[in-house]
Amino acid sequence: MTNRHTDLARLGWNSWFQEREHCESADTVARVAAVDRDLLLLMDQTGTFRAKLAGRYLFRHPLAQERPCVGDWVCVEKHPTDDFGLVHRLLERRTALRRKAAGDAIDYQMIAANVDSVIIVQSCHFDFNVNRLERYLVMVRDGGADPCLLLTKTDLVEPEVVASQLAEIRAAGITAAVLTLSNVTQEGIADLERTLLPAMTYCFVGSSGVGKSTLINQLIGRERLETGGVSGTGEGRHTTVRRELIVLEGGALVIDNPGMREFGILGAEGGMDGGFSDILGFAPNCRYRDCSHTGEPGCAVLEAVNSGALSRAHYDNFLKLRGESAFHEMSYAEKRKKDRDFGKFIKSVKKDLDD
Ligand SMILES: Nc1nc2c(ncn2[C@@H]2O[C@H](COP(=O)(O)OP(=O)(O)OP(=O)(O)O)[C@@H](O)[C@H]2O)c(=O)[nH]1
Ligand SMILES: [Mg+2]
Ligand SMILES: [Zn+2]
Repeated sequence: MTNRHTDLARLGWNSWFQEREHCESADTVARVAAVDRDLLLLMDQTGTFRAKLAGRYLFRHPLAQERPCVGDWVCVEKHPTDDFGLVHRLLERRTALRRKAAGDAIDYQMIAANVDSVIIVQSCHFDFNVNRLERYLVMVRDGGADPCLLLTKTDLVEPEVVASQLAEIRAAGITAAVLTLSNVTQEGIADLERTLLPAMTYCFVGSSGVGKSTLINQLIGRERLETGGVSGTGEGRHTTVRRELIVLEGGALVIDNPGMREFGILGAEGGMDGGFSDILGFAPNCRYRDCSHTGEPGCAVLEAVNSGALSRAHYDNFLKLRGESAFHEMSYAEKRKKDRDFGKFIKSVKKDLDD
C-alpha cells in the first residue's frame, strides 16, 4: 500500500490527496492522462491503460464538470484479464483550471485538474497582449494554481521589443514570474527546464500558434505532438485538438492544450483578488467600507491612481474585469431575467422604430 503510493507520487499524488477520500478496496487510484468522451487514458504505477466511465457514474453525474478531465485522480476497477478499467469515482480536485462554457450557459468547462502551475504562453510576435494576460491570470488564480508567464518566438523580434513587453507586464502590476524563449534558437529553453520540477504538474495555455506543442516536443526531445503553421498575421490554426498529460524524462508532468479563442471569467471575484492585489491593498483606506472605487469621496484607490502609485491602465482593466465577473456570477435566474429584460428592450426598440 505504502509502496504503491510512493510510486503514484511520481505522477503527482501527495499528502493532500492521501488525507482525503479513498477508493473502495477493490479499486485502485489512477491519474487521467487524456479523455475522449467516456473513454479515458489512465496512468498508474503499472503504466498507461484505457478505461471507461461506469454506467452508474455517468448516470449520477450528468454535468460536464463532474466528469473526469485530464489531471484528475480517479478510482478504477481493473482486472488483469480486462482490456478496460472501469472508473467508479472522481477524487476531490486540489486545483481546477476551468472556463465559462461556450455560448450563453452558466455551466463551466474543465480545462485541467490538479495542476500546480499554469504556464500562460504568449508570442512576442503579434500575440502579446497585457489585457489578455490579466484575464488568464484571473482564471488561473480562481482555480488555485500558480501562474507563470512565458513569451515565445523571441527570435522573431528585436531584443528591445521583448524588453518593452517585460516592462509593460511589470507596469501593469503583474508580479508573476516571466520567462522568455525561442524554440528556434533554443535561447531560454534551459531556463524553463530548470523551473520544471519532478512530480509537479504544469499546464500550458495560450492562443493557437504561439508554440506550445513545439516547446513540449523540445522538452520531450522528439516530435511527439503535432505542431502547425501560423498565418501571415501570426494567428495559429488550432493544430492541437486534444489535451494530454505527458511525463517528461526529468519527472515533471506537462499538459498541452489546444489554443483558446476566448474564454469567460468564472467565479472571478476570488481570482481577481489575486490578480489585483495591489489595487485591493489600497481599499482598506477608503472612507466607505463598501466603496466601489469609482468616484466616492475619500477613495484611496482613486487617490493612488491619481498620484501615479497605481497604473491607470491596470485600474481600468480592474473595473472592466470586475464588471464581467459580476455578470458571470449572477445566478441562473438573474441571468434569465436579464435576458428576458434584454428581449423586452429589443422589442420596445423595434416597436419605436416601427411606429
Ligand atoms: N520563429 C519561431 N517559430 C516558432 C516558435 N515556436 C513555434 N514556432 C512555430 O509556430 C507554429 C505553431 O506552433 P505550435 O507549437 O503548433 O503552436 P501551438 O501553440 O501548439 O498551437 P495550437 O496547437 O494550435 O494551440 C509552428 O509552425 C512552429 O514551428 C519560435 O520560438 N520561433
Ligand atoms: Mg499545439
Ligand atoms: Zn475606494
